[in-house]
Amino acid sequence: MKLNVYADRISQPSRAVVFFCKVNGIDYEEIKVHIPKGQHLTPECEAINLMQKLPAIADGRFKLFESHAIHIYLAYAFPGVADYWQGCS
Ligand SMILES: N[C@@H](CCC(=O)N[C@@H](CS)C(=O)NCC(=O)O)C(=O)O
Repeated sequence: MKLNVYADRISQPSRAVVFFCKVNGIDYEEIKVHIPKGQHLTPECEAINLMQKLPAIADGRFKLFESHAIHIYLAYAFPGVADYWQGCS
């Protein structure tokens, strides 16, 4: 199952997670959520992140928010990511 990244490119931490995936060749799907339209406040987004903030990810049934935590998770969970990213917090 593909990694889902919930993000709005106006959000710096969202961009950081999207770029991390791109730079490291992670197969992901970006779910574009428009903050100014309040799309991050919908039940679908709340189901991913109770705090209703972006970015957030869903990797199968596993859900995570907070961009630094996401970076660390991706660095360990995806084998193609170089080891040096594991200290990127
Ligand atoms: N420390 C969090 C910051 C999350 C955050 O505050 N995201 C903002 C966008 S940059 C957001 O979702 N704002 C919507 C709101 O507060 O309603 C992270 O690094 O992920």
